[in-house]
Amino acid sequence: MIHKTLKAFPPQFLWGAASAAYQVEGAYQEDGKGLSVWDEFVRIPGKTFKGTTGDTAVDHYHRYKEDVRLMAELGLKAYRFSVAWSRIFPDGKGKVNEKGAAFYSDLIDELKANGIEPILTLYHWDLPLALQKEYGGFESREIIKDFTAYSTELFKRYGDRVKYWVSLNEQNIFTMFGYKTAVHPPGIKNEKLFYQINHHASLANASAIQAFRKLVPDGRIGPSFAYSPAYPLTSKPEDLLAAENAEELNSHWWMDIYAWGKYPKAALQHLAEKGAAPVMEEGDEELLKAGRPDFMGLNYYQSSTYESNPLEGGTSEGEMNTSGKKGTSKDTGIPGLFKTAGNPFLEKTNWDWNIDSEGLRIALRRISSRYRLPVLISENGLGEYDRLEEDGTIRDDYRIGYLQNHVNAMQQAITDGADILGYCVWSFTDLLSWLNGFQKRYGLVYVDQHEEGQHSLRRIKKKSFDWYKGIIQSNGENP
Ligand code: BGP
Repeated sequence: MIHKTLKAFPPQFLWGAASAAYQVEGAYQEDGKGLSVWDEFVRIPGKTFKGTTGDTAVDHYHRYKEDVRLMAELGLKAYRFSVAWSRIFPDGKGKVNEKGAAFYSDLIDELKANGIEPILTLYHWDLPLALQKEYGGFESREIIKDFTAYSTELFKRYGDRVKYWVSLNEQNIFTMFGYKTAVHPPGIKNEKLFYQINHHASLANASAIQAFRKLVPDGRIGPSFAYSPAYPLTSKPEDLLAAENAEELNSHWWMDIYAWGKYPKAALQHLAEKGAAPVMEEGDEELLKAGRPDFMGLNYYQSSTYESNPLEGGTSEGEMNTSGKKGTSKDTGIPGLFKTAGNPFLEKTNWDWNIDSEGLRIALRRISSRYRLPVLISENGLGEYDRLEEDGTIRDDYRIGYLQNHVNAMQQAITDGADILGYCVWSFTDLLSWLNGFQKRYGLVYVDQHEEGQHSLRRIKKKSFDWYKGIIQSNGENP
C-alpha cells in the first residue's frame, strides 16, 4: 500500500527506551542478591567477547537517579526495565530479599515522579542459579510454580504503580541459545530438550498471566517476542516453502501459543516425526489458552531471508558474528526445511545484522492481522561501534538514520491499521551486549565502559539523544 497521507501517532503513544537488569545494573552481589545463571556462565573462558561480565555493567544500580534524570531530560514517556529475579528471591523462591525489592520500588517511584511510565519485564534471562542447580531451571515443570510465585510477588508489590508488564523476554532466543545452539546458559545442545523446556516456559508464561488477571486487573501484560519476519530468497516455490517453514518453526511456534495456545500444524507434525515434539500433559492446552496476552511485545531488529535446503548434505549449524568483523557470520538451517541466505537488497551492520526498516512494517502487519492483538514494540535499535570524539561528542548519525527509518515504518503500519501502543528504543544507555561485550553499543546515552583500560562510567548524551527528544516532542513528526 502506498498511502497518500499518513495517520498521526496516537496522542498517548509510549515513546520509550529499554534495558535489562543483567546488562545495566552491576552490583551483582550487593544487598543480598543471589547469583544468576549469567553470573556463572560469563566466568567460563571463551563464552563472552573478551570475557566481559555484568559484574559492574554500567552501574545502573548505583546510578539509577542520574539515569532517570537523563530520561526526564530526554522527555521519555516510558522506560522498560527488567527485574533480576535473584535480587527478589536470592535462591529463586522462599523469603523475599527486602533490599532487592526496595531497589525496584525506588526506581518505579523515581520514574513516576518524573512522569515516565514504567514497563516492567519479569524475566530477561537471568534465572536464579539456585533453580538451575536444584532442578535444571526450565527443564522441570517446577519452574511454573516458582515463576508464578515470583511474578505474583511483583504484581502485589508494584501492581498499584506499574500498569505495563512484559512477561518473558524473547523466549525463542533464551530457549534456543540455551538448549539448541548452546551459546547462552546452560550451554546445552539437545533438540528434544529444547522443545520440552520451551513448553515449560510457555506454561510458566501463561500461568503468570493468569495470576496477573486477578492481581492487576487494570494492567496490561504480554510477552516480548524476537520476531524476524521470513522472506523467500526468490520466487521459486521451493524458496517460498522454505520461508514458510522458517516462519512456522522460528516464529509461529511461539506466537501461536501466546495468542491461541496451539502449536502450528506443519511444524508440530515435523517434530513429532523426528521424536522432538514436546510432551503435553493434561490441562496444558487449557492453561496455554488462558494465557492470552493483552498485547504482543515485539523486539524487532531485522528480517531473515531463506532458501530451500536439501535433506542430504544440507546446511545446519551456522556461526554468529560476535566480534564485530563484518562478514564473519555463517548461514544456518535445517536440512530438508530451510537455510538462511543473504538478502541482496539489504545492507548489514558490522555484526552482520540486516538493516531493514520495511521489515518492521511487515512484522507489525503480520502480527496485527494474524493475532488481532495490539503491539508494543519493546525493542528496536542499532548496535554499532561509537566513537567518543576529542570534543566530547558522539556523532551517531548512522543510528539516527536507522531509528528514523523505523519510526517512519511504524507510522506506515499505523496507517495500514496496526494498533501500536509504544516504541522502546534499545537501549537507553549503552550496556553490556550479552556475547559482544561493550564494544557493540546501542544507547542514546554513551557510557564510558570498556573491556580494557580506563572506564569512568561517565554518561554522555549522543547526537541520537537530541534527535529522539525532537521525535518525542513532536509525537513522531520529524522536526
Ligand atoms: C535482544 C535482547 C536484548 C539485547 C538485544 C541486542 O535479543 O532482548 O537483551 O541484547 O537483543 O542484542 P545483542 O546485544 O546481542 O546485540
